[in-house]
Amino acid sequence: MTRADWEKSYARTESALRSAGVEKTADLPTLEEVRVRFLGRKSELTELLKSLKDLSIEDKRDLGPKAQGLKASFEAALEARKSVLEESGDAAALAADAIDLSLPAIRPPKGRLHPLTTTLHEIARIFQLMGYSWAEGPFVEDEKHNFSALNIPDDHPARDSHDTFYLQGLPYLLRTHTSTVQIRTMETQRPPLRVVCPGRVFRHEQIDATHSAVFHQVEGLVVDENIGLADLKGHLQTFLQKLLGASTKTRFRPSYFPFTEPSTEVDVKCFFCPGTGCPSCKHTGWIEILGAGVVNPVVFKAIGYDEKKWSGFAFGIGVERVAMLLHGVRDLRDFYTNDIRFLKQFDESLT
Ligand code: 2U9
Repeated sequence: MTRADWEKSYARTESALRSAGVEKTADLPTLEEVRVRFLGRKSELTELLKSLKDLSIEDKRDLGPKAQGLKASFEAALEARKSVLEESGDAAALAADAIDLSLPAIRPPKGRLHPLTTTLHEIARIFQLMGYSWAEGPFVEDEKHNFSALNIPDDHPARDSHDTFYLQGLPYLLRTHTSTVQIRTMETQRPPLRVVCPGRVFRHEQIDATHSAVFHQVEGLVVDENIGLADLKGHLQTFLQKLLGASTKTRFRPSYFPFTEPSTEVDVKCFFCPGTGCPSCKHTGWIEILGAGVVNPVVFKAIGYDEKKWSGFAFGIGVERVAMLLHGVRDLRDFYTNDIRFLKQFDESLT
């Protein structure tokens, strides 16, 4: 190749590079195409550089730097354009992603405690204010803690599998009341004691608007010296007035439980009618709300408490029943079907 031929090629290449329009390339992929077209292995510029080898030593020395200079300035132009495109690309991405920090946040939907939980808390909280501590125990129990220790005889109907869920082939059952927790408390603590035992209980029941096989109770126990019916009445009256209002009137009716003697059922004056009778009080003017009694000394004796020194009272209250009364719920099953429209109606303030 002659020097003149080479210089012609050079001029052609230089003009091609100039007309490639690196400075006007629209985006990075197009810029890459231009780079490959002019710097690739078979490109005009590469061929021009390769053809230097066909020139004389002097021409090479003379023209080599010129060719390298052309390549370098083209590469510099590519690099400069690349920086510009990258920067404007970043800016565009940032603009597209822009967050307006002054906008209010999107709040996640806020849950709330279930009305049975708030009712259970409210009952237990009142007793806690009266000096009771909170105790819990297992759902799966043995017959001793659920029946025998409570003076419930072997032939009592509650022990029947029609009334109680037994674990198949095992000497265990699902507790039918939380009295099991009072028994466990007495097994591990010495008197005096004041304890509430809130929790879930299980009875083999036909389910309807007022009966559920799974429900909740808050039971309580006080053991001390010289505790009697007057203490029971005072505590339960105080509790009911805190739960339902200071003007709440109570009535204590005689009843029977194997674990208390004497036993009583506690009614409150109907707060739906002026005592004249309505469907809520079954036309009696009174609403049954609690069961209670002075602890039968045989229960203390069986647990190893000195029944001559210690006496006490116990009570039980159904959480579902209280929640139905407080919120005017007619069907207990509404508490368990998890219909969000039902659950949304309950005030969050009761916790
Ligand atoms: C011990 C001694 C005595 C707990 C008691 C009741 C009366 C009672 C019912 C209320 C509504 C159950 O949820 S309900 O259906 N409870 O009537 N419970 S006395 O007596 C005890 C407990 C433990 C050691």
